[in-house]
Amino acid sequence: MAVYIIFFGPPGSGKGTQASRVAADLAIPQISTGDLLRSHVSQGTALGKVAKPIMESGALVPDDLVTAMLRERLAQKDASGGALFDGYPRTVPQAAALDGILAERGGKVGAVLFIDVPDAPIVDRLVKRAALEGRADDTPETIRERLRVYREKTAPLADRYQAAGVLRTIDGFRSIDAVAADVRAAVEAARKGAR
Ligand code: B4P
Repeated sequence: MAVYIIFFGPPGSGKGTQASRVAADLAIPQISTGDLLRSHVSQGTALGKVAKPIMESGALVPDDLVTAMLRERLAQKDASGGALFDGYPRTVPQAAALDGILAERGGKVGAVLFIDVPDAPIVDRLVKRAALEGRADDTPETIRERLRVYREKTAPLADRYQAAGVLRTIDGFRSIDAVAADVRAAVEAARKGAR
């Protein structure tokens, strides 16, 4: 059976970093809505033109646009055995939409890996990434706004997944390798559960 795993946590917690490592090991695609949106922005598509100023402000792109983009990505052949969701869902309506999309495919969320990191190291990490990658939304003001939006709109999803019995909390304030070991163990447990 296909396995669907959500990487969940504040901006800069290591969702993308960890999901890309596991995706490489398991041949399950990493679907990062942030990367998909940045690709629309760089290609100058209609969606990219709407998303650009929103992302640069630290706000969330409207649910219907992000969900349509995710649905299209999930329909691609490489996702037939499952997917690692990195940065989606980020709101209650997105979580409800994802449940519906997965149900249409005969699947459900197998695990939600909550990568837990306090605010101070997050700001440090993202300021460092700004120096390396020059992402337009890694300025100190935008990072603060993204953390605020995370607390208001995204953090409440933890309760939903806790109630569903799929939330796994991982201490993300450790080395990338130490976090990755716990992530791999949780992903393996979810894959066994899906068999
Ligand atoms: P994202 O691209 O998802 O950006 P992010 O939250 O910063 O996470 P990312 O995965 O990039 O960072 P990571 O923690 O791996 O979203 C960007 C924007 O797109 C959003 O603000 C929003 O506007 C829009 N968007 C995306 N999805 C959306 C949705 N579903 N709905 C609406 N809008 C949406 O890594 C951060 C840094 O930390 C890296 O430099 C990494 O090297 C470092 N790092 C990671 N782990 C570490 C560790 N253990 N120790 C030290 N450093 C570490």
